[in-house]
Amino acid sequence: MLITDVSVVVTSPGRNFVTLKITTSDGVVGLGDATVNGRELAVASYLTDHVAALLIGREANNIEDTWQYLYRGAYWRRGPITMAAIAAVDMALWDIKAKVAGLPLYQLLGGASRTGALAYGHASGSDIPALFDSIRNHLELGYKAIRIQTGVPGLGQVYGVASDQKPGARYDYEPAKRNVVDGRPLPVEEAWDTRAYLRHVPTVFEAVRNEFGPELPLLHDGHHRMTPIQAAKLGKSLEPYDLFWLEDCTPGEDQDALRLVRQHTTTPIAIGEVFNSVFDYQTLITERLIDYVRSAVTHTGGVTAMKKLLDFAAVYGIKSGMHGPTDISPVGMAAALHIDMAIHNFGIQEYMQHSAETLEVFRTSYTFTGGLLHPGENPGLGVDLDEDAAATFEYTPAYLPVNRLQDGTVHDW
Ligand code: CS2
Ligand code: MG
Repeated sequence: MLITDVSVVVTSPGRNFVTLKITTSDGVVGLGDATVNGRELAVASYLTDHVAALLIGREANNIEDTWQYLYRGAYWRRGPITMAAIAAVDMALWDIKAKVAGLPLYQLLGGASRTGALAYGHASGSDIPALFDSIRNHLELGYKAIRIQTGVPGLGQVYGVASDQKPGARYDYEPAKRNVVDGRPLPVEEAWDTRAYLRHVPTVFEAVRNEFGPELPLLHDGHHRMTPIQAAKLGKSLEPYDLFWLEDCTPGEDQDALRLVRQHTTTPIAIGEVFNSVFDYQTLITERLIDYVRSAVTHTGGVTAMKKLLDFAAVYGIKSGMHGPTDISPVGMAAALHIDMAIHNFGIQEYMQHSAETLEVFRTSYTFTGGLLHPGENPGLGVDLDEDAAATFEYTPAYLPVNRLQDGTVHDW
């Protein structure tokens, strides 16, 4: 079964997505997610200009060989653009293999290890009463684990805090923003103050535990904004509130930073949504400096690479907590869910829920019931792309915000 056609679909149903479509000589179609938020066209070009021609005529069944060919063969290894492109090819080939087998992908990865994947949702509020409303909404939606983020007194808009708190609203509030200045798309700029944030966060967790009790698993995302000693201090001050995890407390490229955090706190640590290779985790895993691997299948080289990364983590007792914001397309989300079902060291799955527009373009078979996600039983990944619907949503440049301190210094993400 040879690869006969490769095409890239860029669409923007509410936000931008890049999807790879591979067709075989048997007429089987596989889909892969190649979305890198704010840098979408770079991956689209990488696939169209440098990968598509290499795939034509290759054996679609040889997934490992194709992965190594694109990774080792390219000379320029790793990086978010290359690894998202490889991920899309890898996902599409697994989709094809599972469709040909007539099985949902998780069956090819070893079958079900659980009835569903525990999901966490994103509650947020500009202040504590608004956060409580948002937590209640999420509990009504069925979530059994919740990430909490709030505004910080003295700061304006804080990333990760939704402005729309209406019950039942989809919390699609971490998109890259469409902001045009003098005809040019530019990132929005937000003010940041880490000391104000560090003073505020423990008071939020205290209020939430008092209101909602000790059992609800609570998570928090620091978006890489603390120094190691600040992160250590936050982890320590949050210990009484028994977090499920503290995510991305320090900048992602500094693995040694987490050694210092680990020395000072027993709050569980998660990191990795900006990583793109197992090598980004080498120190973190072998020295047991983290508790959860946060990578997305889309940004880590696909199902093949993610499965190996999680097997490596399993040796050290480290669990999965795969990235699942709305900039991971439904195709990437489905790939995560099949792995979640099959691996033994599953921890939790992030689930933000895509907008109705997105789900009009991507027809999914995964379900969310009783707090658990399930990929469904359709052969393959279980996602179909409606190309006619996709064509009605034109690509629009959009960027994540840039943070500046009060004196104007650009701050870490
Ligand atoms: C966030 C993401 O889901 C998360 O944990 O950190 O929404 C992240 O901000 C986006 O994926 C950036 O593209
Ligand atoms: Mg995050």
